[in-house]
Amino acid sequence: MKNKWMKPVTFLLLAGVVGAAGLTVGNTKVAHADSEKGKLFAAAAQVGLEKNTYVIDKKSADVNGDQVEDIVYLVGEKEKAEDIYASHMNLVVQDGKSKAYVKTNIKDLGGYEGELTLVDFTGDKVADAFVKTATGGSGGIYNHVIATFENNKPAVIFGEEENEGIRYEGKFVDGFKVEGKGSKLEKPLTIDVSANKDVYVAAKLYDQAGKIQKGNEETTVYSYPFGALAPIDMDGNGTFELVGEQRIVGINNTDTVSHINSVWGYQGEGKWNPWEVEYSTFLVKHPGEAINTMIQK
Ligand SMILES: [Ca+2]
Ligand SMILES: [Ca+2]
Repeated sequence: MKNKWMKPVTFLLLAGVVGAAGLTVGNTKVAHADSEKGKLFAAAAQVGLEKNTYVIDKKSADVNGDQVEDIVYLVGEKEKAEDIYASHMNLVVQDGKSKAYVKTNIKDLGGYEGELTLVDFTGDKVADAFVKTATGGSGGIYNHVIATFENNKPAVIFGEEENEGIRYEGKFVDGFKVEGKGSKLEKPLTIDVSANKDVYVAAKLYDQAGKIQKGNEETTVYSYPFGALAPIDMDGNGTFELVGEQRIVGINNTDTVSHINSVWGYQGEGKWNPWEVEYSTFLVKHPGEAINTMIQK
């Protein structure tokens, strides 16, 4: 993930990013009880992948649309089998009928605890592949990719750009407020950040009366890509939507000024539309012991 998402950190928790291996989710079958998971990917040379390509996750479902179950591998490069970070991740499908392999051409997907889910997002009743992997960065961001394999032609329909969700950019203005705009939103969005007054006054962003202090007028406030995104069939018709959460971040990485929650449905031709977008306003925001010390409360 690009460094533009990495605001300076004062203190931080890497909660849940590198914990124990995640549980298997999704309603797809796990073939042969994970016997290949964590092992070198046997077909790596055959599909033109590096020798040190490992199986990160594996699931079975018909993904090419011929009604015969296929095997989908999430693979990635690791230096050692026990490494928890994998780089150059890709999806490889073994056609259940012909046994031939096809793979996606994802260039630089990397992360921790990669996880594969096979459900239909496109509405053709054929499963698509959803990949989730933690970036491990201090922003708490996850990478997500969705690929389809209709007629054994891999296509990525959700990638880095889509993973930015609602792209919000704004700045602090007088009166403990943030003013800005978000992509896909018709109206400007103003966020009340007065719950964080003590910290901002201590940080000399504002004075007690809520006036922006000189030199801070251009402090930007912006959204991070999804910190969580999950396939959920919102209307129960068998086609899955994406339900995501993002943070809008202020003076630094830990200064969450709002959360954006959104629901996205696939509209065809690589386009996703938000069905619902909402944002939160903090009413109380305990600044934490580190900042309490800083402002001598
Ligand atoms: Ca098939
Ligand atoms: Ca589909």
